[in-house]
Amino acid sequence: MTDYKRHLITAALPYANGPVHIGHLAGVYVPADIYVRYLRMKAEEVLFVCGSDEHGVPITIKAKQEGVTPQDIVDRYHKINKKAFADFGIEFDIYSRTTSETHAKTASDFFRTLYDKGKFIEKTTQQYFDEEAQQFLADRYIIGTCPKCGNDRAYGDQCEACGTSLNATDLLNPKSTLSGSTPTLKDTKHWFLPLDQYEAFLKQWILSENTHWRPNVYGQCKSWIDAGLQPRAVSRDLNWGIPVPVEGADGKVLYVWFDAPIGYISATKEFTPDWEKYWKQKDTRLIHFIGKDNIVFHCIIFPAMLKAEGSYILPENVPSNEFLNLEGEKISTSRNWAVWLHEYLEDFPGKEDVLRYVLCANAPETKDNDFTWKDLQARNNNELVAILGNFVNRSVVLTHKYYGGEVPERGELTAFDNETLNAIAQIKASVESSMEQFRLREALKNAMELARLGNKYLADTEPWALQKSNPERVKTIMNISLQITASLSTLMEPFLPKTVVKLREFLNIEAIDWNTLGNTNLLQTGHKINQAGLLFGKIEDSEMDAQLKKLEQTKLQNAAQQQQVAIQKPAVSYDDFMKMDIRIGTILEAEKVAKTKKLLKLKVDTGVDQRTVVSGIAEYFEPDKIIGKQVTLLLNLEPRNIKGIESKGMILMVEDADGTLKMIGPEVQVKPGSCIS
Ligand code: B3M
Ligand code: ZN
Repeated sequence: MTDYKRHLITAALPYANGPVHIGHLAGVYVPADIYVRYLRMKAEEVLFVCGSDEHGVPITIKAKQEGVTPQDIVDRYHKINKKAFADFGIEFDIYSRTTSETHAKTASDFFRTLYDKGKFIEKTTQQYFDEEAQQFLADRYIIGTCPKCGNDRAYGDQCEACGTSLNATDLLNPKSTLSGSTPTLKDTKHWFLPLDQYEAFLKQWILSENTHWRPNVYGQCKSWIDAGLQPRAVSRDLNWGIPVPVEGADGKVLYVWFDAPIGYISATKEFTPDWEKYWKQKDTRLIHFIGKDNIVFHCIIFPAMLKAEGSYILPENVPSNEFLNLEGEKISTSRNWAVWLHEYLEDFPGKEDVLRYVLCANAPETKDNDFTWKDLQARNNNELVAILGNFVNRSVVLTHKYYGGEVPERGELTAFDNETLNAIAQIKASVESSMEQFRLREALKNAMELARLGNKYLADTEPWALQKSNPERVKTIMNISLQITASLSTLMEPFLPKTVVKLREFLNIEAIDWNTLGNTNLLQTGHKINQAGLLFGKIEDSEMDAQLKKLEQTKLQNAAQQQQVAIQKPAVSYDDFMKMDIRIGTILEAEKVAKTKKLLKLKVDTGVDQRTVVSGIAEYFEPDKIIGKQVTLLLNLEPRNIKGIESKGMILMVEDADGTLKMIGPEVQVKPGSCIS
């Protein structure tokens, strides 16, 4: 690290199509802010940039749903998110946006440079076109039947029922969501970055030179590279984005993942005319904080773009976190399964640092982690209140009680006193070592050790029991406790920036810089401290219950909404309904389909025959527990080949409010083959 003169720290640009939630904070912004604060405290030169990612298809879809323009959407969420970050003490030097003029020019020029250097290849591909709407359709604008699981509401890029990623042309029975019509395939020309040509460079740079990257990041890159890199399209047929700056590219814009990372450069430009020193000088250390779904873009594609351009530096590290779940389930914006920052602030005003603390202590650094309200309560009550708050409070309160708020003089030190004071520098060193390896939860744990130590010191020395018999000794003890308290006001700053401001008010001191930490005489004898207020308040069970109730409500709402979706299906004629042959069958055999998570192969007695049906229910039923069960069957569904097995018909299931599947059978046993009508 010592060879670097400055640090350029970027945090992923959140899409401005919704508010940020705890998953974003835990994955990217809290770690980035902790690290930046740490560097700043060490008097390093740092620039911390972020902003809204305001292009891309999801924003246009959201706008359409609400009947407003994409610009309205991004204006709204840019403002909301900028405020949310500020509220939680995430202090960017600049929070820009990719709809800014500077960015349009920067991204456009970047494209043009690569274009002029002949770094792109042009390819004509076929893309779905909506004749009614007269436009090409982004994959997300096409809906159809998933070839894997039969879900009839799969999107052109992914089936959300079975998680398979798809190409729009994989969908059976594709429909445009713009007009409802069946789209046609039409030729379209696009520009591609031939990643295959960067394979040797990436291999050398990542696999040999960046072995210090986190294993999850390194591993993901390695598997991309090992699988062989393909040319990637960097343009799209869309009317929202930065126009492709090339003749004959009407109706085409830069692919959002081409312009978004350039947003870091644009933001730097907006911050300072001297931006090139951050991007083009080798003594700048560039670090990208991102979430794991962004790894390929930051470690492979963007570096290949920078390399192609030729005058930029490459990231020194890309500390990417895994995902944070909420109460055991994946956070989902569309299902409203999240803790939104503005809602948290309404419910827990003044407790921003509590959330920062919990998200760091439980950060998904090496694997996905779970956020639970019980854990938040426990960490608040047992750690912040009982350890940190308690120690600080006792130090300050006793100083007022015994000495009217003046720091007492230190007498002769015992071995234990010395040991305790020396621990400050040791803990500082351990926090630094963790920080420098981007192990921020470990850094926080190490920092909390000092508060633990302070508590232990007071508990072991018991000043309150000695005040009568040995007041001189008590002065020493309290002096040492206050030195620890002052050290905590620095050590905790990267993690708990609002709390340390309060703490310094109690101590009546200015910020202490990081390098002074370890000095055991931060507070001079005779220095007057202020009265202590409360650093942290206890969180009650009832508050957590209210949050859990809110989540329960969300589940119910989601279930109700799903039902509404069903009701919104267009009317069918009686004749159409009668075309369906729905009957009761009995399950004779059941086994898991090898190498799948969801599929069971069933043999069903349908009354007319014994047939094979493949059903996506393996997550909800044990094969041997469903033998003999009677189920409802759509008999005359066209046979389909699923994983090499011919499946004839479909078992009908009901989805419960919690998303689990239940079978629908007759109230009493009936003869297999009995018709439902
Ligand atoms: N907006 C994706 C995301 O928010 C994307 C990041 C861009 S960083 C250049 O996950
Ligand atoms: Zn599917």
